[in-house]
Amino acid sequence: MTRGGTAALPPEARAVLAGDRAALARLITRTENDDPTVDPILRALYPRTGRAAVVGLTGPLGVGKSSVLNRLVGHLRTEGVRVGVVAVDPSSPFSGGSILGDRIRLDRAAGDDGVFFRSMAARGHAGGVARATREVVRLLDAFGMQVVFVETVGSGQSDVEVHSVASTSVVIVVPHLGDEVQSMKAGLFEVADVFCVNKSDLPGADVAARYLTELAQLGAHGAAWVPRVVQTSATQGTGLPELWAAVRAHEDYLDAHDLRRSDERRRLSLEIQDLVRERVDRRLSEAWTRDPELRRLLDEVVARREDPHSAADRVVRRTGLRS
Ligand SMILES: Nc1nc2c(ncn2[C@@H]2O[C@H](COP(=O)(O)OP(=O)(O)O)[C@@H](O)[C@H]2O)c(=O)[nH]1
Ligand SMILES: [Mg+2]
Repeated sequence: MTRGGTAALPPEARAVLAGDRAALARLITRTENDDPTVDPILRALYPRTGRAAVVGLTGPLGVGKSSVLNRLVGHLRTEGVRVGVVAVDPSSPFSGGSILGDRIRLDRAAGDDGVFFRSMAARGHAGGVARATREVVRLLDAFGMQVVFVETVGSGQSDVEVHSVASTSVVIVVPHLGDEVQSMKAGLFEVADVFCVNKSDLPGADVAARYLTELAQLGAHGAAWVPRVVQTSATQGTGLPELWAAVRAHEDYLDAHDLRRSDERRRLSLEIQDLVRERVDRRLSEAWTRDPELRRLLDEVVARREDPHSAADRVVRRTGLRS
């Protein structure tokens, strides 16, 4: 096979690379459903990924993440940028369903071939939302989207850590910052490359932006990148070019300081460790339920003829978890 050729790829992978939206949608669904038959396709596509800028939008529920995103996508489309969006919906505690409003607004761009939106339910993934999200981002990347946005609630309601997928993380807040800061995890502030004070049509936005600017300077500890602070109003459509400029500035900073590769290396290292943990876990629970020798070993521990630590060492050796 010639390098870069597609003849040897699974047909579904070829379809995605050829820009087949229906094929992309089906693959995303299979990925979301933890369909194991999708694995070889994702593996085949991996070398074709890594080109898109992945931008995370995070912040508490209701600050306007979806609204900002919708505007931002509109802005990028006027510049001809091909955009993918993965919205990780927080599930309603009552129905378990996704929040309807997001879908309606995000569906507005449905007629545009340069945009692909996907809402993901935040619950019900055996392999975890973070893993499914990563793979869906890769599918959009392979499909040729130049920018992929990931919207996620960053207050412990979602297990997607936005900085584990994104090259630039935007943290969105609203003018009544006092409460937000209280309810936000401190970690959210640490991951911010850009702060966006949305709802700047409401009173208090300037104060909030000033406060965040000070916080960002303090937190930067003289680092080369000081998180930018921008104000937007998604309802009035203001500040979106400035928000995008701040994201671009961070992306440029990554390139200028040769950080893109090292950041990605760190993310991939964590991803591989997660995947290994998952495999070890699966192998262990399979062995635990199937292997009669392990039940006998447990009997020995119960009878005090063996201690739990020695038993664990034996299990590790027996199950081949250590070579
Ligand atoms: N006043 C005002 N309201 C906004 C703005 N952006 C979003 N909203 C409203 O805030 C609510 C939550 O918006 P949404 O985008 O769903 O927030 P998300 O949960 O963070 O995705 C909706 O009622 C929006 O209409 C804004 O810039 N100004
Ligand atoms: Mg939303």
